[in-house]
Amino acid sequence: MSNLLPKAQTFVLRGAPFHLQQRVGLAVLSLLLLLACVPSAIAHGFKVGDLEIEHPWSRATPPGAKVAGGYFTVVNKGSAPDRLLSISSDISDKAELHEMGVKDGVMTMRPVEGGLEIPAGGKVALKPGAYHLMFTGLKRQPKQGEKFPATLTFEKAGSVKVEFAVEGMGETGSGDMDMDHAE
Ligand SMILES: [Cu+2]
Repeated sequence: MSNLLPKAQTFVLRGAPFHLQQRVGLAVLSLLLLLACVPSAIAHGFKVGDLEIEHPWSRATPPGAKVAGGYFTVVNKGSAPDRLLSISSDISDKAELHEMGVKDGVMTMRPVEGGLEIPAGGKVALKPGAYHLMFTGLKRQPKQGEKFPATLTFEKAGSVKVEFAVEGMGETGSGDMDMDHAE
């Protein structure tokens, strides 16, 4: 009798993982199918040389606004640093690279001199409250749900056309602190 119990237990244990595996397998499969369809809609990326530009996005602006922010992450897969030198877009007269910081307890924003270094094998995130692009002299208001084209120019990798996905006015990207570009 004493060795029947372990056998029965073994049987049950064998049966359970099988069902579990099937269910996990189905869950993974449906997740993969979901991921295969969705990313083009919510996340998008661009490549130039050793650089990958992930999910450029901007924010809808209120009527009459003269500036809009621009955000993305640059990943440098290469073995040499590169530098983001300039940005241009039809949506505005100019696009600047800004950096934020706190000076004497006051949040300040200033242009980044000499471009933004993307370290070898590293990445730099442009996001609200940190490094960011500013499209100044808007020719029209970016609208939520649309994409507008822009060109990023890097010192080594060269120029690449990207599209900024326009998100809602309240979007902060990470729930981080935010700041209006009132100029
Ligand atoms: Cu700014």
